[in-house]
Amino acid sequence: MNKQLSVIGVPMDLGQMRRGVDMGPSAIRYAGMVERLEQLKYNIEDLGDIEIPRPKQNTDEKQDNLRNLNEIAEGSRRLAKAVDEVVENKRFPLVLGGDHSIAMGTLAGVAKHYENLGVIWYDAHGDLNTADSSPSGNIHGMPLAVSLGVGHEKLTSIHDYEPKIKPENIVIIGARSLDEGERVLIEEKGIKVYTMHEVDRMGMTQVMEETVDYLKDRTDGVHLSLDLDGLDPNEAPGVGTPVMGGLSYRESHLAMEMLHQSGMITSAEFVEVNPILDEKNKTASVAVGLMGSLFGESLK
Ligand code: 6HN
Ligand code: MN
Ligand code: MN
Ligand code: MN
Repeated sequence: MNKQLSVIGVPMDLGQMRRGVDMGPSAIRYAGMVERLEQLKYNIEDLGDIEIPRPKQNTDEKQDNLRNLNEIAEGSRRLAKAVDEVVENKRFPLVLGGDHSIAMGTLAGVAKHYENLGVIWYDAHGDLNTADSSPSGNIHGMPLAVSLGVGHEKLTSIHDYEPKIKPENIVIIGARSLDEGERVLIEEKGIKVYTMHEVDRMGMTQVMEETVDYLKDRTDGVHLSLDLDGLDPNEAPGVGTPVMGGLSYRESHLAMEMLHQSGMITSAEFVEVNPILDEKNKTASVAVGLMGSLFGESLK
């Protein structure tokens, strides 16, 4: 794994309705991220936080079922630029959210550098909605669709190219809350999904073996987009859209270790940590624990 890490915080809360997720980057840093990774002999450069524009109108208003469209597009452009530069400098971008809408910007910055970027979407949700299919108008439910080039032009065109990724290079893990339109897109595009049902039946070991195998030959880099609500709300309570019956900390820890062993991860983001909804910074600590495993902790 690339030992040169650049951390970028994204205090974004406009992609959904619960305030507080903009403090996610601080909560994760406060939970000891830098110290944890420095112990693993990484060189860490913290680039600080991207500035996110504040919305002019009331955030409750959802124009065209795309709440805060312009501000999110602008924030994503800034993030894409910063991430692009990190990859350009041959460093590993580690992005801290913020709600999951930030993945549009992260992927825009990363995917430019790869012919076939793989994406592991670790999440209770598919985040494959469009304005037409979204039940909420919340853009954090849309970034994976947007990255495929499906959605509003202001979002799909971020960083001036599209699509960012191909459907056959995506693996979704932990899904248990998919909207109707998302199921259609999954079917139509042939996206690989391991729902909680599959994780229960096969076990995380086989899910990760298959995932690594599947992505190994077809990709030249793999981005991990880890939404903390992929974990069970008992273990990661500080998230805005919790769904019962999620992945355990141990399963997730194992998944991260196996990804470390694969050596295939070239960028990562940890999103949806909301310290206001959390219990004593538990969810941020889980995020840092998982980073420890992803970056090779137990294997030393
Ligand atoms: N996330 N599918 C729901 C929606 O509003 O589109 C929930 C999305 C959650 C998004 O957790 O990143
Ligand atoms: Mn998500
Ligand atoms: Mn989610
Ligand atoms: Mn272990």
